[in-house]
Amino acid sequence: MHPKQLLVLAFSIAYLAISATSHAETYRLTHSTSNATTWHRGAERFREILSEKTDGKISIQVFPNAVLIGGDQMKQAELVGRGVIDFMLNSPINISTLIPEMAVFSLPYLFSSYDQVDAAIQGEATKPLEDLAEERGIKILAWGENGFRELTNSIKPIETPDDLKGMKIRVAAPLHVSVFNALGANPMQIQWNETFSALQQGVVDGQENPIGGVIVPQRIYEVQDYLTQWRYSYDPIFIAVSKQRWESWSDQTRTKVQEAANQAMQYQVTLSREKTESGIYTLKKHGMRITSLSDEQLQAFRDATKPVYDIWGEKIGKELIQTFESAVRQVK
Ligand code: X2X
Repeated sequence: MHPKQLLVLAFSIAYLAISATSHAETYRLTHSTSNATTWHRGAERFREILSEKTDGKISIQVFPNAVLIGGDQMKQAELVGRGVIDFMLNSPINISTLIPEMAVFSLPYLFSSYDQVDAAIQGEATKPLEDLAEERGIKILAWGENGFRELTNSIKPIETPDDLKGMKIRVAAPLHVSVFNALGANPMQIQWNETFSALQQGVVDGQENPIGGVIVPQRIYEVQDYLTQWRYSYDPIFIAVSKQRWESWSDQTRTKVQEAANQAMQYQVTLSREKTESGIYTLKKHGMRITSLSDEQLQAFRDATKPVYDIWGEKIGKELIQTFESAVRQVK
């Protein structure tokens, strides 16, 4: 045997011996934002809690920017469903091409307060979606928060739907395309990890994302001058595991994974709301002009985006929309 081959063999044996004694299991978690976001902090917290609970026997590697799949944010769910990737922290909007019902959250002006969000998302309304995900091999463990998606652009303050006419807006998913078409804008679906340079180079004029979750940590203020707080759509996130992986574990391990996910997402929701509040000041400090809208002004956007309910009603399912609307109505 060549000395080099011998060396490789010796290392392999040593590696096997170490893995056999420590029984450490390493799993990969994918998400589509940078390592500065509240998403990433939530994923890191999950990793820490699970490591503590299992005395280091379960180790999670967090991969940001959807790097495991070349930045394709819509592909992550499919790969988790097939068991190729173990965990994901994801927004349902990124799953809406695989499971159209997941677009329900993003319906314009479905939610107008955190209380309404919490009533629907931490309650029973999400159960049918969890069942649909499970049919696709995805076990949703706990819900966190991306946040209310606010509009930014580099051209002018947006106060009315008319102001958006012809403006090129980057969007994440097909439902958002319908929203911006309804507003007379020119929507373009672009991967999130390509959006900063698309804004910088003027390929698009604007984008929409939550302040605390994404706009501040990903420094969108460097390439955008105006932000309108129109709270047109709320976006949760969730931690999920491939069903295949979940079923391979003992009840004891499942309990630990479930508890770690619950605690991590609880922490992440609190962080998201804090970051959104302080984020407004950060944006102003960096020279962004913030436009807040009166109830009348908001109503104009609400009216203009109503057709989206007709376009998406069939795909999402009327019953599911009603389930969400009645959960929201519990809270005023
Ligand atoms: O792509 C987006 O806009 C983001 C980061 O919010 C999602 O992944 C849905």
